Amino acid sequence: MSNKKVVRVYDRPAGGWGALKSVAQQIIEQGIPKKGALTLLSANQPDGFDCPGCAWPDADHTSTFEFCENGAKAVAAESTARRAGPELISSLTVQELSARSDHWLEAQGRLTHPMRYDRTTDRYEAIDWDQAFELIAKHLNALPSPDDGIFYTSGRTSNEAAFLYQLFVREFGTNNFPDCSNMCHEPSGFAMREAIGVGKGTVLLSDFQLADAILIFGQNPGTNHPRMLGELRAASKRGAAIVSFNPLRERGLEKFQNPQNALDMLADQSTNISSDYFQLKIGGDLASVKGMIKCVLEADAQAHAEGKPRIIDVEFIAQHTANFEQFATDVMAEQWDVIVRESGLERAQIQRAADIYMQAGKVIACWGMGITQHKHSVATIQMIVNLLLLRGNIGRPGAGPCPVRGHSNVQGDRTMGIVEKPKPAFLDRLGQVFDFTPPREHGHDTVGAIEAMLNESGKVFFGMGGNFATATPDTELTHRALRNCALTVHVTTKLNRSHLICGQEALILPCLGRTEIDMQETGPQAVTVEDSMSMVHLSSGINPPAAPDLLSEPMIVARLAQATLKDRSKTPWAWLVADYSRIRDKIAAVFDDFADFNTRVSVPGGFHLRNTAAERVWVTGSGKANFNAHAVPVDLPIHQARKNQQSPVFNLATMRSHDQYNTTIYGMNDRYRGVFGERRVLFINKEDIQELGMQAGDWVDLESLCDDKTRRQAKRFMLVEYNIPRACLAAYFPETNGLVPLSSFADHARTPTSKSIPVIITAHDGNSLRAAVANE
Ligand SMILES: Nc1nc2c(c(=O)[nH]1)N[C@H]1C(S)=C(S)[C@@H](COP(=O)(O)OP(=O)(O)OC[C@H]3O[C@@H](n4cnc5c(=O)[nH]c(N)nc54)[C@H](O)[C@@H]3O)O[C@H]1N2
Ligand SMILES: Nc1nc2c(c(=O)[nH]1)N[C@H]1C(S)=C(S)[C@@H](COP(=O)(O)OP(=O)(O)OC[C@H]3O[C@@H](n4cnc5c(=O)[nH]c(N)nc54)[C@H](O)[C@@H]3O)O[C@H]1N2
Ligand SMILES: [Mo]
Repeated sequence: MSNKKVVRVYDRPAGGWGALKSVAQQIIEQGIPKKGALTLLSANQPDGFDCPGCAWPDADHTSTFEFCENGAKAVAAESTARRAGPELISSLTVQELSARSDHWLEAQGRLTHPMRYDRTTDRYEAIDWDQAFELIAKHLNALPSPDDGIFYTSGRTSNEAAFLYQLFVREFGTNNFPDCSNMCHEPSGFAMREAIGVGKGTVLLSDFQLADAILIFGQNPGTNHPRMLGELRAASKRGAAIVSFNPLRERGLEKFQNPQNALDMLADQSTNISSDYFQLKIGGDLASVKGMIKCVLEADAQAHAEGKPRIIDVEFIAQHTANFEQFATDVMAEQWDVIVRESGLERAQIQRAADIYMQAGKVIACWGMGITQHKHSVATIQMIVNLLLLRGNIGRPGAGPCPVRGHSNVQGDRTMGIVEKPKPAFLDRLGQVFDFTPPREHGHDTVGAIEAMLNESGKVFFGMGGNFATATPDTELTHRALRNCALTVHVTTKLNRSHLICGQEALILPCLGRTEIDMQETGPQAVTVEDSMSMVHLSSGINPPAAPDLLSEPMIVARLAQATLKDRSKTPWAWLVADYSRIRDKIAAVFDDFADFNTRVSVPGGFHLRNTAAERVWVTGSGKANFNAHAVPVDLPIHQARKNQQSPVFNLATMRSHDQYNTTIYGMNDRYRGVFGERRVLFINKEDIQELGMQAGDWVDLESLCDDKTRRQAKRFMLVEYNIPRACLAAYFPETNGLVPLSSFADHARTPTSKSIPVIITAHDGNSLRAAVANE
């Protein structure tokens, strides 16, 4: 076994010179010529492309270069000089390709030709586009019902492509739209729609300049939204409180050196980010926030009794909210011992967090995957919203909820109608504009799609981007589901594992990336995207296409629609893709919020979509913002697993390393957590290691606990001592996805519970070798 030094303490700030060095390495590894490196400078510029890295908004679209290490890595990965042409792909059988790592598959570079899987030789062979579309059309038209087709979307797809895609699929006859959102911020959308009538955050970047306190729950911006550190740094410098709730100590939430700031860099200065850091236990957020609310209500009751100014915003609550009395009664009935036990924080810490909240005039609450990927995620998010409502922290400057989205256009795809449960009014309008009768029945989400493929009611899988086989839970089961299909198709830029988990027939369709010039009949085209704060803006590629045969995503949809629907469709597909502004006119015809779309989006920076909650207009059943009472959960899968087990049961959160973009692995390091050259690591508390009778560097196996008689194991992980609460573990996704049971998902939102998996740890079989660990 390896005896490399894989663990060392990282005591530098996040960002800084380390970030620059890491980008330079990526540029060299991707074989990008010097000139190509200039591409990086065009990310998030008024005339450039939208960075495919994350959904964090752009400062003001005028700064010359908004540097972001992980954005640069995402751009470099797309602009790579490497090509995975037919010679390479056909030279290996799918079985041989399957033996390669995810990192190797990605590193082969950009795909150049459509490829068709030949089962007799177990190889992919080049095919021409017409034949590819005919093959898909043949399969789709042979389905007993359109509902046997499954149409997945990953969140990089532009508004234009997503709009055409949902139109084609609905004209074909189904609402089967599983998408990456189902594994991501679905609970945020659900929880907020019920509470405040919109499923999106209400804040803008400018609100970060005004907030007195910023609460950050379950998010690791140093790695996943590095540009957010710019806002946090500025807020910290002007004295705003930044409060992190996270079981793990994350470097990016502690200290930041801004690579954009010459003084920071030359003087080697950094800024402290979090003023307070609460290391609650995994899944302990609802209890913590409810405890904070209890403190606020207690303080308010006291102030009221003493005739002092009230702590809660009585006027706001009376005028704008519903259900306050019932909610307050429920909070006051919750016992402190339960709150303390389930949060993993001491009562004094909860009081301290509440004091910060009460002292701040304006508060923003941000959250990420540490909140959404639990059984009780919807309840937790509603509790965060309750906290904000108490003091009127929604719908005024410097305050509000801010779910921080992942993929760069995941929010836009939803806005464009990539939803498995569409609203009737939207379907009515879509039907009118395109003169057809859209299907009404709800379709499959991601978990539902896997179930459908497993029981063979899903027969054609079409993936618009993404890596379905690897991103989803219960890996073995999901792979079986995909293999059950008659046809699997992936629109993609690069090779990934999903392409190797083939149905009876399989196709890979290579497309243009966002950094590339998209030339259509009337000239080069721009697309639009919507960021995490509902800003819609243009994105135009600047690089020549990676290969002459690539098609854009809108073109792929249009040609697929023509091949499949033929005369059944009255939509002028070819005319629409000849000029994307025609697609935007149709978008404007379907969605009122996009009126005058082409004009409004042509200004640098684009425009902001209306957000009713931000205007204190509550589009809910009650016509008010709703307080929602939720008990602190004491019967989650982790509690149940502990009841039935002798050995210690740990709660495992699966998350991203610094060198990955979801299932795309750029490198083997996780710099800020001090891990180098190894991804199979398990972050664990020192005392837990001792109690297991093990040592840091030991290799262990994991087994998850679920009541369904299926054994789920993930083998060979190295114990890494980390600052994390007892009985909590963390490891990387996707290596651990096989541990997440398909049946374990968030109440109401059905998001797989990737952040709370009950597991037991055993020594790695037959191998007691210890990796050499240096704590430098
Ligand atoms: N470079 C890079 N950027 C990305 C991505 C990427 O993979 N790489 N992915 C993109 C996507 S799709 C998304 S959704 C976002 C994801 O961005 P994040 O939301 O930051 O995602 P994760 O890394 O999965 O986990 C976030 C944090 O949750 C904490 N956590 C785990 N369990 C709990 C819990 O129970 N409570 C609390 N409070 N915290 C917990 C972990 O310690 C970790 O710090 O990033 C986007 N941006
Ligand atoms: N255990 C565990 N599982 C998780 C998570 C977790 O935290 N833990 N996080 C979940 C989350 S938040 C998400 S969002 C999902 C992500 O799930 P997906 O969105 O399905 O996965 P990605 O890894 O982002 O997809 C990467 C692939 O997209 C393709 N691609 C890249 N750019 C383009 C493009 O411009 N066009 C097209 N057509 N294809 C492109 C490439 O082939 C690349 O291999 O994973 C989820 N799974
Ligand atoms: Mo995501």
